[in-house]
Amino acid sequence: MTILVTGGAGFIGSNFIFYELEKHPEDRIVCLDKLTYAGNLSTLKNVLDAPNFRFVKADICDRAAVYQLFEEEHPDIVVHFAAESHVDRSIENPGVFLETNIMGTAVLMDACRGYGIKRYHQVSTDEVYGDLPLDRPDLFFTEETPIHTSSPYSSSKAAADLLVQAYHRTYGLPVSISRCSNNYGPYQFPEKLIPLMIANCLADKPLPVYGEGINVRDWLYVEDHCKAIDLIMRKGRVGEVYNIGGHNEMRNIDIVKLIIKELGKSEDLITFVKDRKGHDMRYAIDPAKIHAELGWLPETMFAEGIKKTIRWYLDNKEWWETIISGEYQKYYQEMYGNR
Ligand code: NAD
Ligand code: TDX
Repeated sequence: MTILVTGGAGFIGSNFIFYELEKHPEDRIVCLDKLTYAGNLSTLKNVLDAPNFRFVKADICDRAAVYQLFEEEHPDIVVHFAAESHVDRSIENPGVFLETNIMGTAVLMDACRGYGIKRYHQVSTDEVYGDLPLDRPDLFFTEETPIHTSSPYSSSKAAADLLVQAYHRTYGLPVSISRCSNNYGPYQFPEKLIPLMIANCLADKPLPVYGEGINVRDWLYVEDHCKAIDLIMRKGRVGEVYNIGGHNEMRNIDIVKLIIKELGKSEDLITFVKDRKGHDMRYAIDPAKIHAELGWLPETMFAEGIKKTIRWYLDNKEWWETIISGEYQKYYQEMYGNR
């Protein structure tokens, strides 16, 4: 089979490519990625020369380029990771989120309709369900929870999900959708909470915690997410949504303190800064459906996963130091300079 992976030079997409090449060496992987600030070809350096791997630099919004790739490769499965993915950036500049996350998804699905595919899988997020109150620990997001978004990012992802469902109903496109909780692990861009805190901690820089740090996220090790997507795209039911999460809720402040402890630094580095606009309070996934239908369960517990992740950032300083030395400095100054 030929599997087209969009956004494979980013955090989750690259981890997914490594997983697929290892688990299904009989399949061919084609990666389409625009290499935005969040995409790094260096991440894929160990697989670039593999005989069953091809990298193509292109924008999912570029219809001609996408159609040409489909003409050349005739993919059996399309797994769509490519997106603008950072909430804070979407608050500053929503336009590119609408363009890539909504229009790009439409272009990709049009190509799928035109060329015929066995499965189109949309990688979505739990953020499309909005947030849950802190004082109702009994509530979780199920696949039936209404879409109710907070940020331009989550709204663009929700719009894409609705479009995917429309293409299924209207054109019979064989789709599936997964909505996962917060991922962590190797190759995550250091603008996101965990890698940002690790990088700042190592440089003895202030650790900017938004608001009071009491917002709760439900963390999943990236490889567990990749395993879930692999199961859904091969065995999941067409037209269905599957939530993915490992029941691992933590407050931001507790994550930051844990990283400080692991790195042997001082809690004096913690700096409470102005809260994110529209900041979601709590995310919590009920993964009962994917467990019951596909037998998926998370395998890496947080205590082990966070240690592995910190170790990876210590062992791969060159990867993230290169990233944070360039254009990212400007972003950091704009985002945190006067916060
Ligand atoms: P990321 O920002 O690390 O990577 C995104 C990748 O998409 C980059 O390689 C980038 O170059 C590429 N890309 C962006 N715009 C493109 C375009 N127009 N054309 C082609 N390629 C383009 O993101 P991530 O954290 O790996 O997230 C991947 C997907 O998973 C996203 O769809 C995101 O919404 C979803 N998701 C992420 C999380 C999380 O915790 N990170 C959780 C649930 C769902
Ligand atoms: O400097 C920071 N300080 C801080 O307190 C940053 C970057 C974040 N935070 C807080 C905001 C959130 O409550 O930490 C929490 C996690 O923030 P992010 O890493 O930006 O993730 P989040 O906003 O939860 O969204 C993530 O999960 C769902 C991904 O970025 C999305 O792509 C995914 O869909």
